[in-house]
Amino acid sequence: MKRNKLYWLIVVILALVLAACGGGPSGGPESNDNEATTSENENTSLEENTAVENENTAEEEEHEHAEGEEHAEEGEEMALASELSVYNWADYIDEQILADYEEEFGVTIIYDTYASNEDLLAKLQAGATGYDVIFPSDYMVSQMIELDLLHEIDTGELSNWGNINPNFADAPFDPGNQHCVPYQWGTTGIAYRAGHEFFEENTPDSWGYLFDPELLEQYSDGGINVLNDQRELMAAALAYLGHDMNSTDRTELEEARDLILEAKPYWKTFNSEDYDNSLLVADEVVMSHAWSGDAAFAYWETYDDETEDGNWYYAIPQEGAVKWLDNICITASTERFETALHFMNYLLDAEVGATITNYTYYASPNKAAEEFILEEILNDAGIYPPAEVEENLTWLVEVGDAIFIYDEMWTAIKG
Ligand code: N2P
Repeated sequence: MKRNKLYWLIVVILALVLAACGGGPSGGPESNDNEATTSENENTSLEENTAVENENTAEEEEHEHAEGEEHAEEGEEMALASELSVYNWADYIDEQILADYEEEFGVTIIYDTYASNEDLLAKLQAGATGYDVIFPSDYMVSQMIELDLLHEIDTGELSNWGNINPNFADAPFDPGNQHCVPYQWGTTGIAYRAGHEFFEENTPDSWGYLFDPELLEQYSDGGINVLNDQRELMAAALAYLGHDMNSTDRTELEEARDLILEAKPYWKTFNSEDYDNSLLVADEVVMSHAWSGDAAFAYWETYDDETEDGNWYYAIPQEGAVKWLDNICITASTERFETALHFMNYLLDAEVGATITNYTYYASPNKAAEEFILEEILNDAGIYPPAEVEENLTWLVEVGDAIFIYDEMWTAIKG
């Protein structure tokens, strides 16, 4: 247990302040309805967008004739393919956006989802060539660039590129955004059941709540879920042990594996795909290793107007936690590059960006989208962490050959 009295005092004061402000530790919109809709793309603030739309009207008409491959007709600036294959994290877009795009541009989107960066990589490495647009996280972008799995892009060709907050551009994992553009960002922490006897008295603000058997014994009969994600789970264990969350040291990684194996009997599920709904909202667990947006989703799904509170709170452990940035990238194997780029640009539209965040509850790197994002989301410290919390967050980075040690540890963990 890594706690001290002063720390607890701060936690209690913070909780009282939050309660006085009338919000739960995790805020968000009252429902998953989208207030900022995109289908008409009205009121778009950038003149550039209007120009693109005008071009697209021509494309749309042209599109009636498109079959299979992209084709360019004389005088047309961009031709679109009849289909586009999009492979995204589970539950990570308002599918109305896909329907709107299909309707507006006559491109049929073949949509499929994955549970983790490693699943995405495995799929591409197994030779899957059908996918055009994918959404890897930071460290996985570097891995994929090295493996030649990503197509180069020129952000100068994206009329909506200027919508992106410069803080999220030119990241070390993809200097100059030569391959990808930012999609959504968030943190990884612990979601816990408000009102549960144990958590009434104890805020799980340490990774120890996920790993320390002495603690686990007190509430694990209510069910505990962890993310089915090797870098995330190893990072949490490494942080608890006081090691670098990007450690490449075999001894440290083995220590992390052992910590996980000791805690594993207390865990009910490894789920990172639909745990927010199937486990948190459904009250199948009382605590979960969780991504910020999923915790916020559970909070608002269980929000009660009478008590003005939801059932799920979110804590970022004091030992530090992961912050991540997921990206929109185009596969090297695409045969529909122009269409993929067009779709990428569409996702960077301010209103589309807001619709994504208003649905996922993850933070948007799209600055221009902010005026369309629900206030409750923008003001939620669990989604947009305050500076003092952000200081304690770390990006995962590519670990080079140590990835083989991670794979080995993961096999032992899941075995
Ligand atoms: C949401 C997926 C979040 C992605 N279901 C975390 N990088």
